[in-house]
Amino acid sequence: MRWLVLIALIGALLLVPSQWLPKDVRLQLAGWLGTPEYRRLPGAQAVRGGEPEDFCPDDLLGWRAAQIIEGVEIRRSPTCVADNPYAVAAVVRGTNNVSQQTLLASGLTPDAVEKGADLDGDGDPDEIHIRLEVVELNGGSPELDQPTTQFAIAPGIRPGFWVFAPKLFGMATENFGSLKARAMLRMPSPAIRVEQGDRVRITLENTHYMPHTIHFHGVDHPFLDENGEGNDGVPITSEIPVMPGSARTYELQPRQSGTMFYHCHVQPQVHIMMGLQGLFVVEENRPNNWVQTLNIGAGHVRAPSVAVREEFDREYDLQYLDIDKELHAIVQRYNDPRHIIEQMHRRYDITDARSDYFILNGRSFPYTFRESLVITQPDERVKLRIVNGGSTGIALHTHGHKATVTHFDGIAVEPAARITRDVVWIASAQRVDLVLETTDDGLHSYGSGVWLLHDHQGRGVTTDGIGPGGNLSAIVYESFLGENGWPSTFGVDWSPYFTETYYKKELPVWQAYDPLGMFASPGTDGWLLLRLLGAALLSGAALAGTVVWLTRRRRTS
Ligand SMILES: [Cu+2]
Repeated sequence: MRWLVLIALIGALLLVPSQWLPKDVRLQLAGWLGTPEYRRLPGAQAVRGGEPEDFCPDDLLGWRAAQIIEGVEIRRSPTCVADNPYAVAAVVRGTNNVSQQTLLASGLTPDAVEKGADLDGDGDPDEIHIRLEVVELNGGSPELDQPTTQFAIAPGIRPGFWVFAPKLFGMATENFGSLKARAMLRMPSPAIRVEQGDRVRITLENTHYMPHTIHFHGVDHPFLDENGEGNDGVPITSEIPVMPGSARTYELQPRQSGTMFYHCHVQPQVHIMMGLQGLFVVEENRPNNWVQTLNIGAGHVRAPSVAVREEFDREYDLQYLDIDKELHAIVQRYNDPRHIIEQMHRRYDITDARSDYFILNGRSFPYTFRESLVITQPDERVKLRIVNGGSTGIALHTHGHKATVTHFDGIAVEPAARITRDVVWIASAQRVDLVLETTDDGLHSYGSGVWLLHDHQGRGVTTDGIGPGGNLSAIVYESFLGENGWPSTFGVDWSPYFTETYYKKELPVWQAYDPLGMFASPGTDGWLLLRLLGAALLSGAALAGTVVWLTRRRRTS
């Protein structure tokens, strides 16, 4: 037995890869046995990324084109994926004021956005009643091994979300055979637009399994409503939350215009991050000012207000968010609301959170390039209304442009105090209005192109640590935009970015440039693996032999 143990031990030592042995031992061995021959490293292996998704799906329904529906002038949306123009028309006129045909094509219910009397007699309705539901995206299902009502922020990335959603008729998914959420059910919660002085009623119909409220952050509203009930949306000071299956109507008549914010205020440390937040824009009062009450998915405003049209050529709503994937996985792990509530509000600790996903208007790169580009032309003035709904600040950088901050938190900056810069810091919950001037003067713009627009903090341009990702988008001049809305880029092939493998961290970073050269995967050294296996087996055998030998010796003595 002793000899067998010794042989196994020597065998194990010989098999240990020589590069792992201490330098002195290696030198001694080389002295006895000579140096081993040079052995070639294993060949590089290209990793298959799978078939990339279609960068820019066809606009089969003609939603991108400029059109007039119900007398509402809807602007052309040049990006690949555009909003449903019937929904735009319905929320401008009011879902109670449009034809059955338009309403059907919009997907909205007749009471989703009701518009009433013209109180100041200036040609537009001033009584506005908006109804919002709460919808879970990418939630768990007891019957499926994947999330349902799916909304991907990037290829294969589907964190669980909750959103305030416009009232829709029909199914939550595209059709019976699909798990994908229909186009109108998406992140972020819609941007809400009203006019200064409007009598606004917003009903939260809680279609979710947890209590929620709406708090109007920065929007002029009374603490108590006409009935003397809490109207601030804050459970600890204002009202009992809206319980599952019930509803509450908030009343407001904002006296000041500006870019504001709305969000749930129940357990806000997590509910806001789950997606229950959106932009709230109060437009300046003007005659015949029919505003686009909801901008579903934020982004391009296709029916801008009169005041915006007076000063600007285009307008974009941009909502930034950074989230911790651990929080957003909770709703996918359990099917019992009690477990979700316990995990989210008692086990999950926001003070241990780190952000993994960085999102602009509900998407991360490369999907941002389908629908969240800022499109422009030379010599234009573009209004950007930006909110940072995330937990950390963003350092928003405009390549090729220096933009001017005109408003902070909805308040105009005095013209003499306005600053023009290429990095704008936006704190949590802060709103910044920017004017992007595209005059090629070397200051405001360096000329036409595809200029990146992103958070300049390194993590902001990653998706779970993989770059390019995150909130990368771009300012694109129309001369650099293809017929289908896809920008003409001059860099690397984007196919890897449109595969799930890229964001699963399986594709070598630069493989696309050089498929079989030094940037490919190093592959596996089979010979080294074999030696390691042998060393492990023989040391196991030596150990077992030693135990047997010692046990026998004790018994005999
Ligand atoms: Cu909530």
